[in-house]
Amino acid sequence: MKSSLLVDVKFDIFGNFDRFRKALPGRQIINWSDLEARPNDLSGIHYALGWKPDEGLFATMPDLKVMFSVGAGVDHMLEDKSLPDLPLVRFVDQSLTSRMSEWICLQCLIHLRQHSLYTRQQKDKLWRDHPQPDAGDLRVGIMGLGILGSDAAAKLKMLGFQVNGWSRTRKTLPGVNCFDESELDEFLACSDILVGLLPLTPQTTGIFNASLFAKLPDTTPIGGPIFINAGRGKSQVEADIISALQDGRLKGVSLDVFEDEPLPQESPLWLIENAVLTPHVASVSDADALATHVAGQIERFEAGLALEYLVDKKTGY
Ligand code: NDP
Ligand code: OXD
Repeated sequence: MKSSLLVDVKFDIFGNFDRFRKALPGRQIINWSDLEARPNDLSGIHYALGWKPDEGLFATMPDLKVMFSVGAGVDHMLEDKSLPDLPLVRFVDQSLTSRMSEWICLQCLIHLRQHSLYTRQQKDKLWRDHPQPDAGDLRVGIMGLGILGSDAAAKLKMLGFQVNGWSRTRKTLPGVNCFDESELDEFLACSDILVGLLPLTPQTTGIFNASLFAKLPDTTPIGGPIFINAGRGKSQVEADIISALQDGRLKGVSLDVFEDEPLPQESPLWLIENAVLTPHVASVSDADALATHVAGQIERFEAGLALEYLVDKKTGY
């Protein structure tokens, strides 16, 4: 028997193990819930795939060699303070990247094309047109120019937007004006639409707050700045977003992630007209692609090749 893989099936989409059996023939695939039957013996588990493992669980697996994250973000995994000092591989895949870019482009177009206004007019059976700027009149600023941010930047360019990007270290991307960590204020001053695609780390926790929104342009071709976030909810201060929408500092928002998920029923965000909300679905990991990715990395590891998409536990992403 080849070495085994433990799969977290807390999510329904991963309830079917056939894809893992197919991608990793001859391996024992262990369901997270099977562990209950063997609470004191977690030996023989060599690889583990999870999203938010129970605190200390991975530390009790004596034979564990590599940990895999179900998602691109690993903040949930790193919350476990006793996570063993082993390689942690995050999920990177073309389907995940494309889905995110679709969501980001969609949200930029929704605000560019005043979709909330026309939706309200349709409800009121109102036939009225409004001045319409071009995509090229708007500057989209992306915070986080990693795998997802750089793909979104390229696709927004194809739609005609002017695109700027900000990241910890300076990037060079065709047609994108790139800023580094020290140039945040300059970057914000030219972001008519601000897009958050940052991982959650101590440095990015609460970064989208009133003082940051105050640095966005006062006027934009669509009547005020827009904030879009699909990174992590704990990077945003929702009370500040709500105030900024109410006092007009922000013209609109699109949020896929929230400080608390699911978004509590009592959140005022639900009822704000120019707030577009989606339930953390901007880019859901595709289960088949995930199985292929995990299998590919296990093969590399066992062939003595370097693992890809390794998380740097010091930076937290
Ligand atoms: P990457 O690790 O590839 O990119 C992260 C980017 O953020 C890098 O450009 C990095 O800078 C930048 N960054 C990190 N910390 C800072 C900082 N303190 N200041 C400035 N820039 C910083 O991640 P991905 O693009 O793959 O994913 C980004 C995030 O998107 C994930 O961590 C996850 O939280 C979220 N996500 C959300 C999904 C959803 O459905 N809503 C789905 C998938 C992911 P540098 O390049 O210099 O290192
Ligand atoms: C991820 C996510 O990090 O789905 O992949 O949020």
